[in-house]
Amino acid sequence: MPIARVTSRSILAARTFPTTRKFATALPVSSATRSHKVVVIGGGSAGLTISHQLLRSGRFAKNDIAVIDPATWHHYQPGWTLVSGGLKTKEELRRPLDSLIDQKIKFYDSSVDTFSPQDNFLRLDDGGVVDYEQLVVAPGISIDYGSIKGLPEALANPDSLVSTTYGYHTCDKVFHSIKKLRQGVAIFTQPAGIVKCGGAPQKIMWLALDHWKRAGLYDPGNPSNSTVNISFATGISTMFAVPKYNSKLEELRQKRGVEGLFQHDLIAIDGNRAIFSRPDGEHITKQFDLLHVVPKMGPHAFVQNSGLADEAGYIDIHPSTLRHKRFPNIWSAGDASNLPTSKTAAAITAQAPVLVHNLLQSLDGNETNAVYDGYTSCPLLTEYGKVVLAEFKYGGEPQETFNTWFGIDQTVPRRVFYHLKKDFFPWVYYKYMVKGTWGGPKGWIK
Ligand code: UQ1
Repeated sequence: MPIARVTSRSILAARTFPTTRKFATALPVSSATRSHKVVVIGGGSAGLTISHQLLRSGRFAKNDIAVIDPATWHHYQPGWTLVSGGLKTKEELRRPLDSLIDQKIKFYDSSVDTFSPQDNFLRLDDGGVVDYEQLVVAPGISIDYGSIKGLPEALANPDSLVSTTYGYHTCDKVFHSIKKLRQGVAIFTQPAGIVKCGGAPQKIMWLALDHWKRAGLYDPGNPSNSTVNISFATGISTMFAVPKYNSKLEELRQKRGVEGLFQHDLIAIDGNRAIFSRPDGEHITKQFDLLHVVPKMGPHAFVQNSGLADEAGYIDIHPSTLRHKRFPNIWSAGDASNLPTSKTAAAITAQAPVLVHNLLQSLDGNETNAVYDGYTSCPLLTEYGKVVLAEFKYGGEPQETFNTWFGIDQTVPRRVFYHLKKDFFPWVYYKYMVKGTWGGPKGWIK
């Protein structure tokens, strides 16, 4: 789940900028070309993990590797659901981005403006030109708040109980809203289409349900007579894309009296009314007192216009080697890539070593023989103190670490998984993963 955002600038600039390398090096001194062996776009989970794993290979000297990202802060986004449940503060989950980048790596605090993949250089928004031998594109995904009419206004209104866990500014409004609701209808949405961390929309709901239950406002055994009513309105037709975990989550939904509004895609908010679109184009309006929204998401414009994207706008790489389908010196991982798996930080733990191995192999002219199997994971909070640890690979096939080692069925909500999610993962992330020494289910990397 990449964490940084690299903004794109004018596409017009791309058209007017010279595309030959000769031309680029002849630019004025203020825009002098800087050359690196590997340039990594993005200082999020993928960008930091990959650049530090590359550095730790011992193959690179100072400034051989560069990271480009305009962000000031790096956020541990998997923790935002915990903030939304009142379990952590958003401030404790962030670090200044520059403090996470090794001194031997050159950090460009800029946005990428344009790509020139035929000529191996990038143009930055400050006019600078950066040359590379190998390029890693990992700037994450963009959240389109404007995709739902009325959402930006509703989020900005401190009196509304409309919030989203998918942003630093709003992830704490979620818990304030949950606490403020004393009665009425609570709706939790999930859009049709790609989102990062597909489980987050319902994690928030399960925590909220538990909160209202403990406050005496919700009785799962008698939902229709409860002070609070809860609906999960999702653009897709199930609770979760992987059948094994879907069965469990659907069972929980029914057992806990949550109304399932499937194939309901939120398109607008008008006061206390939420308007949903159905697959047949019909619009359905629901009144709400609390609304947790998950906006639609999509590739950053500069990724879409990079000349490296597939039709959907994501970087077009081979699903097993992570190498670009047309440019052999370009690689991608994380949310910006078109890997057909769920976009999570856990997925990065498996993608990064494969990308790094294959990139180093290709530098030596060797075969790119490491294979990514699509591993991803979603620790699903199902109540305070319990987590279902969904882990799966391509094809939605479960690949459960603790089932393999200890025979523990990970569809059962467990306290030990809750502590992994709440305490262990945030700790291992900043202490080891972004430094290039954590391999997820494979443990520590030497
Ligand atoms: C993981 O390594 C990780 O990052 C630190 C997560 O947090 C974002 C995870 O959610 C998961 C599942 C992993 C994978 C590690 C193990 C031990 C299953």
